[in-house]
Amino acid sequence: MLNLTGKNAIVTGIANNRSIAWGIAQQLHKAGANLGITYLSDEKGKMEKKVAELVEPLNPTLFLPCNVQNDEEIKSTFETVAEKWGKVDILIHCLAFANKDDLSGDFSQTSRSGFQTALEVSTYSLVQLAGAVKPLMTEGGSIVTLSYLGAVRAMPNYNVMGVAKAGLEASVRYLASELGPQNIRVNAISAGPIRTLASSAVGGILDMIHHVEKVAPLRRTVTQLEVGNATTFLCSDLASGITGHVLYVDAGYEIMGM
Ligand code: 0WE
Repeated sequence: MLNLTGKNAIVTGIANNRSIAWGIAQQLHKAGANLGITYLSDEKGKMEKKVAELVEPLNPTLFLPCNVQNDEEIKSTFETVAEKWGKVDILIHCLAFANKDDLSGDFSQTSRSGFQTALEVSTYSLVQLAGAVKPLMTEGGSIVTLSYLGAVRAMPNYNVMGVAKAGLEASVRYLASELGPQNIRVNAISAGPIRTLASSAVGGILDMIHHVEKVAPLRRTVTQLEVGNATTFLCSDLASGITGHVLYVDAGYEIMGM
């Protein structure tokens, strides 16, 4: 049944009301899940305040900082989760970052440190969070991460993020293989382009969206809530036989030859 009542779900990656993670959190809440929201901590606590106000209507029972570049913070956040919830059923990973310079121009000019940053924040973070949540998923569970077509095709300007997403999709398979015996399923959703804080910072994103609107079978882009619905399905018993999969939620764009 698509009913997540009694399920504890951690949602990472909400930055504002355009975040895909925000669409996911809303649909998980609608399905009855108990939410724990994590946010990217900054010194001034500006993000904390903004995200707290946004998510308040979803009544999260946990609201914790989770900067994946800070091992101490991850440790203490998951200690709190263990203490307050005991078990976790669902982990939503919606985190990615590359330096802006590395999202245009020649891919061959990507610096070592830029490559490291993109892979650390966008790829390793899934492995890291899966490792942290594994001992807490005592009744099985579902992990969902977000990918993009740039993982499997050379998309203009996506560059080092394409490599990071390819690594992410491979990590989904290795995690699914490791965690399957514990009845933890691990899947990715490959979403079509959506205007968010991350994508709006990218030159040419509007042209890409217009192209999808012309070419995709559904002649439109997808919404955050549609990604949220597919995520909710993957987290539910309706998807009990699905793991290690990359599910395209892209209005059909991926099948097209132009
Ligand atoms: O995965 C993404 C977003 C990735 C992303 C975007 C930014 C912009 C601002 C990661 N890091 C940063 N860092 C910044 O400073 N998408 C699928 C959206 C996206 O990003 C693109 C795209 C699309 C689509 C980048 C280049 C080309 C297309």
